[in-house]
Amino acid sequence: MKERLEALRKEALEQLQGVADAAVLNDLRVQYLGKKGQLTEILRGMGSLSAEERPVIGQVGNDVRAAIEAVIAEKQEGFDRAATAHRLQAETIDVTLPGKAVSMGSVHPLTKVTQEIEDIFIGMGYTVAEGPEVETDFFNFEALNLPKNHPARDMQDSFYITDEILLRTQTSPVQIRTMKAMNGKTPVKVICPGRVYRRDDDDATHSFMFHQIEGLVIGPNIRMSDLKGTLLQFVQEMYGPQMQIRLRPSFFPFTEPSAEVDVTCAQCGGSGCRMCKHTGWIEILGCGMVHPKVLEHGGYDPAEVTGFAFGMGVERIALLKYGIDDIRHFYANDTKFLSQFAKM
Ligand code: 2NM
Repeated sequence: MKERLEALRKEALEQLQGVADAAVLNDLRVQYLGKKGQLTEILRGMGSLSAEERPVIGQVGNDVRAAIEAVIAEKQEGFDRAATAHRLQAETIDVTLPGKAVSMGSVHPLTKVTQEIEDIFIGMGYTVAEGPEVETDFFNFEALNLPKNHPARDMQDSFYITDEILLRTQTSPVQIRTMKAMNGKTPVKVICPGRVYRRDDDDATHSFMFHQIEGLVIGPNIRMSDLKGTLLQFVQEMYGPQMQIRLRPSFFPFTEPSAEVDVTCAQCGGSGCRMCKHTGWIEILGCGMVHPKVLEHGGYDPAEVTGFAFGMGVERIALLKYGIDDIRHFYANDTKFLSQFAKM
């Protein structure tokens, strides 16, 4: 029996020497050491041995098992090391290769200007309100003191959906909605940004859809001087502390008195140039004291409170700020145009 064990050891070690992969190694392990393997097969005959022989043969059997196991472990470790080395080789990353450029989007200039304007007014304690682009005749016209026969209500000038429903022509209907929601409470300090629609033929300075920001303040004893101080603060934060404003008398149905606001020409600093048609001033917004009828439509008593309002076109502000010559650039989604504002 001892000879059979020694022969098995010799045969196993010889065979293991030549093994080239882990699968064959495992087959040999099962063949020699498995439950139905050759070693077990031989040792099953131990029952017929004498009491003296049994521990001796048992010892030889253990030695043979240990010797075969040692070689298998050594081989396995070699295979594992080779597999790891192969994987490391295959997964090597050349960190010196130039990367693929990732093209980043950028904030649209109109969004940027809108956010800047919002931030300035938020800093003065205003909240931002939005409302529907599809409006009723009441909110878009009636409540804003535009009577039924007013020329601004012409079917030719607005996008009507029915006789009573249209795309809003300004964002002031949102301010009427805000007033109503306030239930007569003061103060109201709100700005309303958003898209508005007018039936214009598109050209370099007109678009059937553009963006407005309108502001509204209501409280006891709100005066024209509050309006002027607010707009000066806004202009100096937006364009710089050296900028001045001037108010020229104007007319809007929803304000009385009304004014148009000019700001120092940024191009020439006020000395006069082609851009400001040699006046030194650039028109940027319209404003006025809220008309008593508008206050009433919003649920306020004009004997108790007063208010001011103003409105500006975001496109116009952005054109002036960036020196853009055509409003249509804003809507073309040409990334060559848009990417110029990524770093500004
Ligand atoms: C402008 C010019 C003047 C204005 C008025 C109102 C409201 F709803 F309070 F009556 N909102 N915005 C207003 C006043 C808008 O835009 C050129």
